[in-house]
Amino acid sequence: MAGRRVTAWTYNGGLPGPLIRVRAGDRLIVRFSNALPQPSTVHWHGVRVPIEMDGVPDASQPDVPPGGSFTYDFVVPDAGLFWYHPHVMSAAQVGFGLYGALLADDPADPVGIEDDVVLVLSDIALMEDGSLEQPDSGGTTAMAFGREGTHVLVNGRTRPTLRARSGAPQRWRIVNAAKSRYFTLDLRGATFTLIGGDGGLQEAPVEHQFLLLTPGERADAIVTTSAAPGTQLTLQSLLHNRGFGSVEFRTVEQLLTLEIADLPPVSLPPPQVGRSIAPLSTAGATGVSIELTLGQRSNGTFEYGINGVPFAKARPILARLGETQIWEVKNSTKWSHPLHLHGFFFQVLDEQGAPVRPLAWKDTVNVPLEGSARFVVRFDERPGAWMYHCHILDHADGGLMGTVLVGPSTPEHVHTEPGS
Ligand SMILES: [Cu+2]
Repeated sequence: MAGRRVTAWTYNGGLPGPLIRVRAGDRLIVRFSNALPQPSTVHWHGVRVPIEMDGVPDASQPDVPPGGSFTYDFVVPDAGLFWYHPHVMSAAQVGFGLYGALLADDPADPVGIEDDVVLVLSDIALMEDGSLEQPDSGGTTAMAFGREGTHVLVNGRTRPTLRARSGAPQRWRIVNAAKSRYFTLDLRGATFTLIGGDGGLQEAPVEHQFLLLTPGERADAIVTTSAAPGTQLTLQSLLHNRGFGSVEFRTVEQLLTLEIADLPPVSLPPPQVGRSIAPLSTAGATGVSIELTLGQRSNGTFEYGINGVPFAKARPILARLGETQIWEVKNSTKWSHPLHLHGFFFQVLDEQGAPVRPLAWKDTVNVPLEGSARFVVRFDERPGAWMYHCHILDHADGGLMGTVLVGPSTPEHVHTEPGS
């Protein structure tokens, strides 16, 4: 592929799109004009926007036709790494290159590491001649797996070089913007001190040898290497079993080269960063049970669904404004699904129903193949029709998507389960 010119779909001509950097509390105004041959929108993944700014056709706004425009105008309430991408034909449009990071700095940031990098992980699917692979290649069988790109990218590049100084902590804010691929980060010679994730800093740091990032998830990690000056380390992504095909037909990917500067090592201990987070009370919470399913139509094609019902035919989950819900998500399929909820952060619960420590705000959680996940969420504000879906975008487009209708408390607003 070297030397081939590839036509991608981009925001402002860059892949990824521009890093939008704000301070938490800032008002952000983005004028979006659509020069694509298809309708599109911009969804602000993880940002607690009003429903009108969420970028979902019908639920939020009409889609923006070719030649059309739309102004996004909202306050970014929380500090953290977020990202933006279309919510129309998402597998195709994200896969073609439409994604970018939105970093909201905390004006009172306690981390204090100036060597601060944003890493946008993704991939792109190219044919031998350098053209973009058709997003429906391989039919619904490929959809059932979730099509991955042929080339892994870090900030739009193949195996870029990042420089660090031996002994000096470096802050990595990472987003997995790939349409299907899971990344299991491994930097032999260094560990990851995870200090936060989807919704900003977590309760306490945790040391990890590997970092798993499913599509849509973010990590805020401190990386300190003691490698000798002048040497190099390789950040790689290990195999992860997210279902049939993901181990058999995949290889370890080399993501970037970490070049250790030819400077005397320093000895700076990583800062002990924490954040006080209150566990969401589950007293009086409503239970919601959903099952992620894969079905086959009479013509043999595959279709994902929630409780056996694909998105196009599904009824919403209902929530009263201020209601707390505990979601039990079962996965009866042979592939894992990173489930993303729009508009609200949740806390993941363990098997006993207690919030996983250290406490952290999440908007995307992995539901392992033939496994389950549980979380507690409070729909405390911002009524609207909010999406939840698998962030393997082929799966979402293939039916693995639903809506939570958050509305004011009325007698007829009775809680129901989704389904037909
Ligand atoms: Cu999925």
